[in-house]
Amino acid sequence: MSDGDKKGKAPQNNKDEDGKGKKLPPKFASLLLEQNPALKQELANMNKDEAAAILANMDLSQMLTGLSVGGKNQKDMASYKFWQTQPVPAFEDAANKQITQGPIKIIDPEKVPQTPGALIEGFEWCTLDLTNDEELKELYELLNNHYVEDDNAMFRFSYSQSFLHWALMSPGWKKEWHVGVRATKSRKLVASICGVPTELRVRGERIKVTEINFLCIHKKLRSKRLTPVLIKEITRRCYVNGIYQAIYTGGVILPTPISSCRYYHRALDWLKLYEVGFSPLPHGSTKARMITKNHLPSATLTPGLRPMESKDIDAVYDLLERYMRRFDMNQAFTREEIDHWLVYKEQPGKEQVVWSYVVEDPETHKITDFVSFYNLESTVIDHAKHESVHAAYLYYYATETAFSDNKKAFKDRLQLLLNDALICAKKAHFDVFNALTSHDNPLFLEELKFGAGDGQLHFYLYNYRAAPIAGGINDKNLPDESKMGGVGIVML
Ligand code: MYA
Repeated sequence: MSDGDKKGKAPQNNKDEDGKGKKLPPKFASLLLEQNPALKQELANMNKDEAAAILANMDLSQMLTGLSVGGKNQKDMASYKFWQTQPVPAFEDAANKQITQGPIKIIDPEKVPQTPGALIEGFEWCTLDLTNDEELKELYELLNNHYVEDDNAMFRFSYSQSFLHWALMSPGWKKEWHVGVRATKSRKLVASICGVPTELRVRGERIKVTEINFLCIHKKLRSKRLTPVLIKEITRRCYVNGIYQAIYTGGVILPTPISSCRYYHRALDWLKLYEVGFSPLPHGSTKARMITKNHLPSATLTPGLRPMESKDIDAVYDLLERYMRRFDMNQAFTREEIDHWLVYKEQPGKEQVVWSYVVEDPETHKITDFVSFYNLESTVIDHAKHESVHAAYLYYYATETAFSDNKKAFKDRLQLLLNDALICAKKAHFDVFNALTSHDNPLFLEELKFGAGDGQLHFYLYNYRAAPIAGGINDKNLPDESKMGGVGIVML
């Protein structure tokens, strides 16, 4: 299944020591390519000789872990002209067994410049006022036309205005962290980078961070080294506010992911996904069989499942907090954040962004489980029949069964809960349900018929060093229960 969605491909994960350095016999190469769709696609875009030369020079570990061949990998840190100047770990550091966790650079607030750096001629900095519907619309339009696309330019993220409002005005948000670049003459918004404040726990250490997102440059201004200028400016604005660390994700490999997860996709409307080119028809199957395979019951199955309401905030906060602490890297939510991120507040004319459900024990009335997902459409570029794919993304969830010693009961409960989330998403007319290999997701992905995507999501920390964190996948890039317990954060 093609990713068609989140931030690119090019996975980077644990090295397969056995395969390191060994060249591949050609007959295995084609077999392994089937297991590594991202690489297959990358080679397909090259001419035959170039692809053959690259294949011949790849070692087994690169193939198995799906490392990108597109010029950059962890072997050529020196080619990251900008990133090598930043307080981020070098690729070699990830292999160091004795990492001392903590900030890389201590920032002296006195030395932080009080004004922005220079921009290319004809452009100027702006701070977006997203409480103003006109400016929110400008950001929406920039992203809608120029944000993340899949490698074949078939799909592009389409974050709705309600989504941007929700994602960028969370508790403690700062207007200064909604950075834009305008063309001086036309006033047109041509680039953005945004952040919101939150707190992370990394192996028990609490860190105040900015979550960076929505880095976007107009297609006509690409490859002009504007990205480093945008990153330096938002960094300056964070430093000015006393925040010295950040978290961000992306599909591209930069120095150096703290973790990498893989995307999985559960078809809810298989035929539509097939028609838009998102899902292939597997060899030897038929459309009718695929539709039957992906069929879901019309009613949910967990007794006591109902939409989350404001009155559930304390119970969800308590459950989620205990649940999240089980992961090496997780978000330390406040009660206010639970309210903001999880409780849907209906507003006339605004589309729903988040769907949250709780399970209330019919006898004790205790909240025993909770599950949520958010709504992120993708535009289908130049398609005669379909304009967009409605994708639900798994958001936070938690269950009391995680704290029992009964692993099977935990797994069964998660499968029941997540199957109900699929049913709810189907009822809400979503076409596909996406999830990463983060959290406890390897306990249900394959059982609930999620298919492997060709997208990988890398997690990065800025100005913070920590030992690598498991992303729920093994060396074959497949979900693995023994690799869980690492990533406990969802980035939008
Ligand atoms: S991820 C989503 C990123 N956005 C898109 O993919 C949208 C579509 N693409 C574009 O708009 C452009 O292609 C972008 C690059 C803007 C991506 N993250 O300007 P350039 C490096 C970080 O000539 P362009 C998200 O939003 C690249 O390696 N760096 O390139 C999270 C090279 O550096 P180096 C990236 O293609 C963002 C340099 O930029 C990325 O015209 C987190 C080239 O610049 C990327 N996704 O534009 C940002 N892509 O020479 C970091 C390329 O070293 C935040 N590059 O290889 C860091 C924390 C800051 C706050 C700190 C507070 C304490």
